[in-house]
Amino acid sequence: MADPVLASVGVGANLGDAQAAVRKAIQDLAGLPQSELRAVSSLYASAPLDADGPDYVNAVVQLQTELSPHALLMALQAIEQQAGRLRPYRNAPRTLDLDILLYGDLELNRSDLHIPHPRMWQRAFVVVPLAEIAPQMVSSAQLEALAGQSLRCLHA
Ligand code: A4P
Ligand code: MG
Repeated sequence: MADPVLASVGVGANLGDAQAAVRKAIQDLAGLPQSELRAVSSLYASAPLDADGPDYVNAVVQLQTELSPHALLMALQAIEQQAGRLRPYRNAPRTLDLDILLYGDLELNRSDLHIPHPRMWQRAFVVVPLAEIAPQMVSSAQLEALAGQSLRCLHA
């Protein structure tokens, strides 16, 4: 059996009841096989970045997982499908988006899977929740660089 790896997953939604979709996705992530939920950030609201539609709700979770990066991607896509995800055009509003942000210290550049997620460090809606649950993974310079992006913490 593979050694477990700590993976960080970005959760986002901006269609329908986005908060409910993000909370349900976190439950689904907690139920993934060969995986244990280790940390869950608060939920954050922000305007779409480089995209259109209603405001997004985002969160970041950490999973200790024995799934390979590709098996984890398949599992995330199955959860997106269950949530009714459609892909009419690039960066279209979505009922649920699940991205692998980090997978241990793996660097992977395949046509279907890029780890770390290529745009993660440019996005406050990823970096701020990641810093909340894993402060040692984010430098103050990385946080300060994103201070201009407005983000609202949705307290439970
Ligand atoms: N793929 C490659 N690398 C990865 C990875 N690390 N994790 C491939 C997940 N998937 C990865 O993804 C398209 C393909 O990317 C997948 O089939 C997979 O093989 P997708 O989910 O169908 O498309 P997408 O969501 O439009 O792409 P992506 O990369 O997730 O989009 P972005 O760049 O993340 O942008 N603004 C706010 N405020 N909040 C948001 O959550 N999200 C986006 C989406 C734009 N603006 C936003 C937000
Ligand atoms: Mg995605």
